[in-house]
Amino acid sequence: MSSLPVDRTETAPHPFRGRRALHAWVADLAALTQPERVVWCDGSSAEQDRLLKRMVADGVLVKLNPEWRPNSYLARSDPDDVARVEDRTFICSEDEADAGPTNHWRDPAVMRGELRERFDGAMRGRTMYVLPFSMGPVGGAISQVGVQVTDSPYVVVSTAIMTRMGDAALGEIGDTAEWVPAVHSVGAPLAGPDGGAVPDVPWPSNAVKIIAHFPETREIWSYGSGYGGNALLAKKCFALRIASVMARDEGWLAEHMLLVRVTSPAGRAYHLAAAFPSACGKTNFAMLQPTLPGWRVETLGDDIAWLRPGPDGRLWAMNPEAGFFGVAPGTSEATNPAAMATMWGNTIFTNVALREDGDVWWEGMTPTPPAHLIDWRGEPWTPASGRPAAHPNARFTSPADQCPVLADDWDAHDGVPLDAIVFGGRRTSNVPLVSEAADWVDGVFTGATIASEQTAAAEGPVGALRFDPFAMLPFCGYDMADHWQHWLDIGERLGAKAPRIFRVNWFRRDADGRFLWPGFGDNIRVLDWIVARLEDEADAVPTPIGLLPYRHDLDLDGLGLPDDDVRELLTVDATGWRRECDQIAAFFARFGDRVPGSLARRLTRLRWQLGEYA
Ligand code: GTP
Ligand code: SPV
Ligand code: MN
Repeated sequence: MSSLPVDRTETAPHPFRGRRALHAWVADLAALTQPERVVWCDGSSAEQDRLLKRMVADGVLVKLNPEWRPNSYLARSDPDDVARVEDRTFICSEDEADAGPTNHWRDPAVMRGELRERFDGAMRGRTMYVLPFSMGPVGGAISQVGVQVTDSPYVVVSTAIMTRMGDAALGEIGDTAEWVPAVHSVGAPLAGPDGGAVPDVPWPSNAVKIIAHFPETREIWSYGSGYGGNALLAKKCFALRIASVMARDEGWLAEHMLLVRVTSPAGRAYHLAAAFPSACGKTNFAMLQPTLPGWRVETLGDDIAWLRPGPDGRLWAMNPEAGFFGVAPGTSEATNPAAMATMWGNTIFTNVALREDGDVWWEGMTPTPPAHLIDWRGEPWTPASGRPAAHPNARFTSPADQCPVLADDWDAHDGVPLDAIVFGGRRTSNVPLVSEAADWVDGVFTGATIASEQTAAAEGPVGALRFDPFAMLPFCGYDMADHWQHWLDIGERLGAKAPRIFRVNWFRRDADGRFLWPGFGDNIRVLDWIVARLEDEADAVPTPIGLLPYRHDLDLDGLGLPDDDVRELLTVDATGWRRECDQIAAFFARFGDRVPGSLARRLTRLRWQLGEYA
């Protein structure tokens, strides 16, 4: 059974250990992909400068006006390569059942055969870069090392921002240390099999895309895309899909969560990790600028957190990344001033619009759009054009240490002890503004049943409601139901020292589609209640779906929210929830008997209680 811990010393010797294996692997890949040259990246700023200059000269990047945006660049992707491709993302476990019903599975032997064919000569005429990187501080107790090979210089300069990349990470490998191999090609060789030249384009990619993961051997192979999570393999492929499998086997958790420290006016500090699906507000929450006086939120991470039970019996959390790959549209001085400050310079923008003065723009950045822009496809644009100037999944890539509200200890080797875990999603109806889970099992049930409207972060129907358990639907490297059991097991281990679990929803709308909750900096009012609960200073209303705030315990001063809206935000609609339970039951049914019994029983109990609920 897959959820049993694997003693990795017992299994066949891991082939991806130490420097000698690394050199052999690189040599094999070079023989297979036939690049013109192989370059080992040291991660220095001189190397980064050299690459950026060459990419500008080659027309791969546009240099932005340094007066506004020093050392910053714009990349325009191929219009068919703009987001993660979930349909083309595969978990290639030996046993199909281990991938679970929500992942696309491929037989590992068949996939290896297909990859061999695709990668054969795939880098002809290009440079193969070798990128050693550390997830987490180099040498940190819970850090991991990986090595990505790529033929995309855009991936090199992005990985240099997003991870601790270069010589220090390479030094960690030494004679014996394990490293995760990650192979990437955009799948656009500059020479045909007959040797004939093929002209290059600014954003090479292939119509065929394959993002493959081999959980047993901890390998990643990605072909055909140069964008985001498809190509920056340290991020979703390693730090979530492969790391979630390592975490299952070793007793920790790799999660799609932001990480913050919240300090109350009384000076008491709490650490929160929060899981929200893609483009549902993690970066905004991570850099929240409180509108209530005396509160402080410091950023530790905005997308991924690794959680481990510590020697003190508490759950400790660490952000394995070193940069932000944040959604640009909707980000402004009003919604996220810290993010705006973070991208002051040293930033790579992808698929945003270009202003006439050489700076960037996207929908929502300013209330009034500029009169003339070059849109994300490189075409002239005016407000009358009738199409967005920036792609909805346009992103900025900035170093974390440029964030003005970054916590001083964000790269502490041991991470921080967690006080609370928050689950959220984009829900127009049903899910109240905030509630607390009655206990750990209820909390796991809450995480397992997150549903959210799909966003532009992945290709597919934007707005469609889908279950996204733990915000990990596209990122769990094994059966999602086993992931729930793993959470239950961790909770048993933590016992009374487990963090408390909450659910929030900033996205309730009225019949006219207007948001009922102001959101952004005003979300501190919800954190205020969460902290009051942690301090045992607020009572809560028990309901079938969790503990809800009393209205008088929520600080809504100065918001001018109509009473009806507040009531709507804080009531449980039993009819709506009975319907939701039917959907949860159908979703659970997909996992068959792998659904933990305690979660199935919670659903039964919830339905019964909703039947009784007025
Ligand atoms: P990934 O990087 O894709 O994992 O996503 P993320 O969760 O970090 O996404 P991000 O924070 O960039 O989400 C951005 C979107 O959420 C934008 O459309 C924001 O306008 C919206 N958003 C964030 N916070 C709030 C809020 O409090 N209220 C409302 N209504 N929208 C919000
Ligand atoms: C997400 O989609 O959750 C992201 C962006 O954080 S990407 O790295 O492209 O997956
Ligand atoms: Mn994400």
